[in-house]
This record gives sequence, structure tokens and C-alpha cells, in this order.
Amino acid sequence: MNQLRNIAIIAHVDHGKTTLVDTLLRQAGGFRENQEIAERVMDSNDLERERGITILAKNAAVRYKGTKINICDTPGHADFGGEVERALSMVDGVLLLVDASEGPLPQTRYVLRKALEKKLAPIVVINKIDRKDARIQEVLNAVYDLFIDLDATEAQLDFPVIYANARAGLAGLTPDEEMKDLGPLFDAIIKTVPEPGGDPTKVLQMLIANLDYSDYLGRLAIGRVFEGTVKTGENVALVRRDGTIATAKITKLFTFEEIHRLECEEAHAGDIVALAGFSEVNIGETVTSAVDPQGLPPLHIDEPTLSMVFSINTSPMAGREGKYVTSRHIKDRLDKELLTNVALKMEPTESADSFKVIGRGELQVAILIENMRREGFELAVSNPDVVTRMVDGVRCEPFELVSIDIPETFTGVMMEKMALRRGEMVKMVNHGSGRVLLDFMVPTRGLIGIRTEVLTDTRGTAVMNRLFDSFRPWVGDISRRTKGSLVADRVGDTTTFALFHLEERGELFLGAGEKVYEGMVVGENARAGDMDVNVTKAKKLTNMRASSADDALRLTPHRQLTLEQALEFISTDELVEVTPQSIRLRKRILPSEDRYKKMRPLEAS
Ligand SMILES: Nc1nc2c(ncn2[C@@H]2O[C@H](COP(=O)(O)OP(=O)(O)OP(=O)(O)O)[C@@H](O)[C@H]2O)c(=O)[nH]1
Ligand SMILES: [Mg+2]
Repeated sequence: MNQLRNIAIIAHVDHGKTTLVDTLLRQAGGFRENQEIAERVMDSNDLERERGITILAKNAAVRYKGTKINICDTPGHADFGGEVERALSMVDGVLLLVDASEGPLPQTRYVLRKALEKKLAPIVVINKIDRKDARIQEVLNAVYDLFIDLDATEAQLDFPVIYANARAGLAGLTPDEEMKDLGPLFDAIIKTVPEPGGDPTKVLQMLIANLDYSDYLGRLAIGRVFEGTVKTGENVALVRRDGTIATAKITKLFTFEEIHRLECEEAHAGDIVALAGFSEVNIGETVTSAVDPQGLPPLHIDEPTLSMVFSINTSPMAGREGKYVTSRHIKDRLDKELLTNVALKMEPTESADSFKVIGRGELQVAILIENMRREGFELAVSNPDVVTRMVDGVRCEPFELVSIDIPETFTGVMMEKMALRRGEMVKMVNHGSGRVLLDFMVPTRGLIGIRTEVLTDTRGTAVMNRLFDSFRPWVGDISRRTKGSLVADRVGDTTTFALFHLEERGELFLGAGEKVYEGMVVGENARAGDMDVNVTKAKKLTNMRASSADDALRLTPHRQLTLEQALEFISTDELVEVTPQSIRLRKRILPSEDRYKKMRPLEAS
């Protein structure tokens, strides 16, 4: 049998994982000479390419000196931590990438903790050593500190260190040696990562860690064969997470080869495979012998902490742009998502038209919404809320560790900001370079909408990272947005004239010539509380033509909110209306009269 190694590449966001997979594939002969291949070839879905980030963990495989290496590329953004956890269930070792300038960041800590808990063999790769601001030795020391902090065993602390420039495909055992390729990294993988083990003659046990979908094969179950041999055409049992057993026939079997799936007749213990033939199959289930079924321990995935309510679109413009608009459509789509996305949960609400979606963070849920828009859905989404939980009779809420790297001068501002949001400073490091690193423990509730604010406060100079830490006792009220909304008071088309005269009242979210309806949010009020405004007002007709008079007025460019920004901006009495073409903000209650009626009793109490 061929030699085999299974590894996952893990790191904080943007430290170069997908780029390294590119060069590993290239140097192992994964691509034909001169073959045109896209940069970051593993980031294959539309949103990944557009945003330049990895969202889904994916498998590839390379061959080096007779050994097949299965490689799992994982996402670095904290919201997709569930993907990393599952990828780790397929491998025996990890490449921990650390940016030579940025050093270990919160997600580095998270993924390393998961890898050490699973007793995987780590190889540390100090990447981007070509960066001008690289501080290689310092970063390596910080990596050692991190291992010690995470209670690594002696053996784990003995990790090999590789210095690399993933983009150029260079690696070495020292930072200064002359490098010619990734050879030293390949050699380290083969030397450090143990062979997968498992006995091909034993009872089949394959743990499903991932699902994929193919138009002509249907659902594909991806995972590692831990014991035994899996064969095409074989009847097998599927042990569900609750212990019940279903049977199925494997219609097709694939192993990974470069960036493709290669059809084969059988695969043995140790390899990572994709199976077709199951109509219903879920992550965490075991594919095993139909005669003597033996389940593997189910996968544990961290609980999600942030929720948003998805409802049907009830705005006056509903149904104009989307194909799928009913609650049935939305529910079916969410059910389908839950099958492949185990870090996401759904709960029913009091209304049959609304569903509570619980995820790891704003980005994870925003990506789902973005995918739904592209598929033709219309929906209304509430502001994010946190999940609370009772721990020993005390109501607890999620807390996150937030690291902010800023120029020294902003230290005071940032400490004030975090204190307002009930954050406590846990660490402060002054590099002596004019920048400081501040660590805060802050309730997730206080962090909604924080990124935009921090960037504004620090004139774009802050680098901020956050990571779920633990559930802690509820800290009481946190004041969120201090400013109200500018709300359209009637239906119509916006005019330059009206918008121009509103500019001093706040910041606008739309330009001239756009359709609005009563109750639609058109901007942020400069003061607290909402203000109803007429954005459709035309200049009184004089002898001059109104439009040419409008032309003379120049609008300041308005603030175009992205989906994430819109979700972070809205307060509890507002919604984001999402359609394939538009993102609009609105009050939950549209008619202004009804809105004020509803507010009065509140104010009196
Ligand atoms: N200077 C330099 N840049 C690099 C190197 N490796 C990667 N990059 C750049 O770093 C950026 C991020 O690279 P990716 O490979 O997408 O990072 P990633 O870790 O896969 O990111 P996520 O999957 O979103 O977590 C890209 O612009 C790369 O070109 C390197 O060795 N040196
Ligand atoms: Mg990536």
C-alpha cells in the first residue's frame, strides 16, 4: 500500500493557508506545466473569491516522493471555526501557519487549542518571512509562549519550525538560508506527522466530517476511513448520532487527487474519501458494516452564540425582485443549510413566518443571507442578538476576547469605548514601536457593530480580532447605538433637493432617484431618537426647470451599507430587507402613526 499522511492547515485569517496549498500543489506536480490556474485555487466558490477569504474547509491531495499527502485547507475567520473543528477530525497532524509580522492572533490560539486537544502533531510554519516588517524571532517566541499557555505536552512542544514564503513557494529550516522550494516543508510533514494507522481488514468505520453536493451524484459524504476497507457497490450501515441505524448502498467512491475527486473501487483505513449513495446523511454519522455495525464517537462542535430572526419580506416592495418569498421557501432553504452547516442552528419562533437562526457570528450568518440572495430569495432579517444560557442557576451570556492593535495615542479612547460596552482590559503590551496591543474581555452583546466604530475612532489604523471565550454571568444593560434613524415619511422617489437639505441632519444611506416607502430607514440621525423626513420633496416650481436647479446641488457621497454593516446598524425595532438586488433598512412598524402609538406607553412606563 502507498505511504499516506493526513494534514490540515490551520491559522488566523489571511496568514496564507490557501496560498500555501497552491504552491504545495504546484510543486508536487499537481498542475501541468504552464497550466493556467487561478490564484488560491481552493477558494472555489463565488463568495470566497469575491471576499478573498476561505469559508468552507476543503480537501486536496499531493504526492511527494511516493507518499500521498491529504491536505485539508481550513478557513481562518473565527465565525467558521466549526469547519476547522471538523477538518481536524480527519487528520493526524497540522501545519500551524503564523504570519511573521502579525504573530499569533486570537484564531491562532483557538485552532491550536483544538489541535492540541486532539493530540495532533503540530508543525509550525512561520510564513511571509519576505515581509519587510517581519519580526521572525519575536513571533517564534510568542508561538512557544502560546503552546505553553495552552498546556502543550513535552512532545507537542518539540514541534519542528519551518520558515516560509508561501507565495513564492519557498521554505527552509532557518530563516536566512538559501531556499529553493518547499522541500523542507514536505520532508517535515513526512517525518513529523504519523502514518494514519488503522487496519484494512477490520470492520469498516468511516466518520463523516463534511458534506458536499454534486448535481449528478447528489449528496456526497466526506470523511476518513478509520478502520477497514470501503468498496463501491457495497451495502453499508449508517449509524446516526442518536444511535439508530439506517442502511444504504455505496454507489460511487472517490479519493482525493490534487484538486479533484478520483473515482475508485476501494479505499483503505487511513484515507480520506467521498461517498455517494446516501439520500439522507448527516455530519458526525458513521459509515460501517451492515452485518456488524460499529459507530464511532460523534463529533463535538462548539455551540453557536449569536442569533438573528429570518422572516418573510413584508415591505411594500416585497415580491418584486425575488423568486422565493414564502415562509415555506425560507424554511426549506434553512433546513437544507443545517444539513451541511453543523455550526448553525435553527429554532422556531412564535410566528410561523419567522425562524431564529443561531450561528457563530455576524459574518457566518451574513454569508448565508448573501448566498440566499443570490439564489433568488427575499427575506427580512432582525438585528443580531446573543444566546443566553443558565449555568448553575445563573443567567449567562457569551464573552469574547478582543485584541486591538492601535497607535498609542488612541489607547485612552479605546479603553473608554470598551468600558462603555462592559469590557475589562486583561492585557496591555507596548511594543515600544508606537503601537500598543490591548486585550479586553467583552460581552458579545457589546461587540455588535464594534468594527466600524473602532475603525472610525482610530482613523482606520486599528487591527482588531475577536474570539469567543466563555459564558459568564449577564452584565446588565449595555447601551448600543446612541444615534437614531432618519425615516422616510412617505412613498416616492428620492430627490437631490430633499436629500441635500437633509445632509446636515445626519448621514444618508441612499442617493437621489431611489424608491422609498413610509417607514424605510434612509440614514442615521445625528442625534438620539428617530426623525421622520420627507426625502421625496421636489423644489417648488419656479420659472426655472426644477431638474436643472437640482443639478446645481451637489450631494455628499452617501454611505452605502454592506449587508453586515446594515445588520450591525439596525436596532431592535428595525429590520434589514434583503432581496436579490437590494438591501434596505426599515422600521418593523411602517406607518409612522402606529409607530408612535406603540412608543408612547413605553415612554410613560
Ligand atoms: N508577502 C507574503 N504574502 C503572502 C504570503 N503567503 C500569502 N500571502 C498573501 O496573504 C494574503 C492571504 O492569503 P490566503 O492564502 O488567502 O490566506 P488564508 O490563510 O487562506 O486566509 P483565510 O482562508 O481567509 O483565513 C494573500 O494576499 C496572499 O497573497 C507570503 O509568504 N508572503
Ligand atoms: Mg484560505
